[in-house]
Amino acid sequence: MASQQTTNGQSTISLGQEFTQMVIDATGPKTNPRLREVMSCFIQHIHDFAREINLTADEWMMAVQMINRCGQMSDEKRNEGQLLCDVIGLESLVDDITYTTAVNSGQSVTSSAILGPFYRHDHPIRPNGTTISFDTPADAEPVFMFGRVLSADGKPLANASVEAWQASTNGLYEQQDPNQQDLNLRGKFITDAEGKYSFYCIRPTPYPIPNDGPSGQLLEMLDRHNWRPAHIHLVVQAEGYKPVTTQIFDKDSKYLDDDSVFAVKNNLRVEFVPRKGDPQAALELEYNIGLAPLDK
Ligand code: MBD
Ligand code: FE
Repeated sequence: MASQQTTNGQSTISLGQEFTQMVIDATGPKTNPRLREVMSCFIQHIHDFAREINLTADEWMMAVQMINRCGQMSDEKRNEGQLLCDVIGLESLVDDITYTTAVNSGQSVTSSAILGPFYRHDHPIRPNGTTISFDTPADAEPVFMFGRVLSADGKPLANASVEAWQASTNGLYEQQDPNQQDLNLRGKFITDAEGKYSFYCIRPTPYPIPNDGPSGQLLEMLDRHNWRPAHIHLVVQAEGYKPVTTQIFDKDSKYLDDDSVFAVKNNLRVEFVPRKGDPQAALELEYNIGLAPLDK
């Protein structure tokens, strides 16, 4: 067959659908079936994308260099590739596709939100009622956060783990900031027999995502800001239930409607309210977390 001629708007290019099919068909028979499916679709879309927008060699090389720089600046404390996905909404989309939970009538399951690049796998277990804020800055507002982990039908879940992490008031997570102690503003709490957890933290403040790499550069080129609304990250797990990765957002924060990483959901907005008679915190937040049962 003669090579198929395709028009991309202005001129005629020779590498059309026939070429794309040839690239897809180069996949060998021993490939994992899911990988074959994923890569076939990816090749199809990225070829169609290049044809549709007339991608030039210079533009393509800019993108390659951007990806390379993401890798070069990433390490165990920095995940620039993930951040780049975040600013184009990809982590939020993948989260939605992966964790869409059927919320049955009368059942309540906490919505997910993206993990983000600042999770750590080694959160220390701390006793309930203790603080995650060491070196608390003078401008921070301490908060007592408490609640229960519940099954979707309202049964308290004992021995569930609640991991929480947040940025300090200078807008930095502990691993970004040499002036914060290791594991500051992070902790893992285990629910008691009544499903209760509690800890002291600080009221979160809006936070600029790092702008010293390709993600920040892209935001600037797209005439966008790099701020996130005030949030606390949570990962909650209990045996026999689907774990939930989420974020809660201060309902009075700036940037709720224009989060630079598109993670806000209305049902994840919370209100910090005055707390009486506690010298450790003038604010409190009661937050219950609902977990869906595992698929049978
Ligand atoms: C963050 O703090 C964050 O939570 C996400 C999702 C992306 C970048 C920085
Ligand atoms: Fe965050």
